[in-house]
Amino acid sequence: MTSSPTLLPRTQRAARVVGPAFEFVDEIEWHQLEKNGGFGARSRPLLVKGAVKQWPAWERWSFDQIAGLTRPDGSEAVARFITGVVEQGATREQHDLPVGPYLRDLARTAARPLREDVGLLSECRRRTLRAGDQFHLDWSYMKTFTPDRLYLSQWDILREFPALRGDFDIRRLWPGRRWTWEYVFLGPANTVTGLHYDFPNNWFCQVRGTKEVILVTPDQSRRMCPSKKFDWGATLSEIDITRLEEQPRELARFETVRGLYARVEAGDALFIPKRTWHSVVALEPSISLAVFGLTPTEVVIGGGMAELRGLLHRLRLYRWGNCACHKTAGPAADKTV
Ligand SMILES: O=C(O)CCC(=O)C(=O)O
Repeated sequence: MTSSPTLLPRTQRAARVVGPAFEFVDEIEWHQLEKNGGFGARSRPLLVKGAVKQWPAWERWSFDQIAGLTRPDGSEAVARFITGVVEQGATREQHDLPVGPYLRDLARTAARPLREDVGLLSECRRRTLRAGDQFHLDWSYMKTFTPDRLYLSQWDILREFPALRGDFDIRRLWPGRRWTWEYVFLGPANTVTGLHYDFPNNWFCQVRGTKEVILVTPDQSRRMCPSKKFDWGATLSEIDITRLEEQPRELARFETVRGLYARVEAGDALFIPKRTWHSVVALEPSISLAVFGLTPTEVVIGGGMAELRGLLHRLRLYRWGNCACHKTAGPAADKTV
């Protein structure tokens, strides 16, 4: 199932796109956060280095171990895969496939070391910058591969295998009374999740691999070209980071925002506050767990609205025919990881 990323010749890469100016997200080491008394109320993103390394998942969650999961009746785990840029463009057909062979394949490619010259902000360049510096990302990187990976995005793994819940000690990172739900993202290098925001707060926990996350604060929403495409709990953007050069109008808006950038490495957790726009590019085969949470008040306000919209959508009364959950066009069955 695996193929190496499709590299396009430099001549075919886009004319230089400058894009918005970025700064690094605030960052703290896990032990420092604990020393400071832990995580408190916050409305800006925060990267906590090493948080996931304190949890059993750090030892137990590998591609091979998840590949070996079987259901109580002994049958293999099957999940819904997607292709293309997650959240953007025409929604493609989604495929129910066995998880095991896909993950064993990822385990093989995950063993390769990550090159220091790849990414929207390569590691070589990142080392020359400091907290508070402003910089631009290298959008031509998005032209070095086709974001057409087969991606196991938003698998409700803890509902299917509740025993795994104990592997994440999220309460240690995120104290307080809260209803949480989780999705796992399992995929190869070069998956792209398009710009969107979610209505709840999210701890994005990286267990394996490295991902780049770009973020834009909610006060800049008007410049983020919100889309009418429906996705439960999320608002999508018309700005497609994989083809900015083809979107002069959206690019002009995007270039007026001030973005935040996080390189999320295995063992890190990134706090993505509610309504914060974000987009995620995988540099390596990755295992990520997004933990969404709502306090009792947020359940009543945000949760109620999201459920109502979802119900109206399923009844075909709200944004039917333009959504991330039902296929609208495009073949996908022949795609590889
Ligand atoms: O890892 C990804 O591809 C997407 C994660 C994401 O968008 C989220 O956690 O909200």
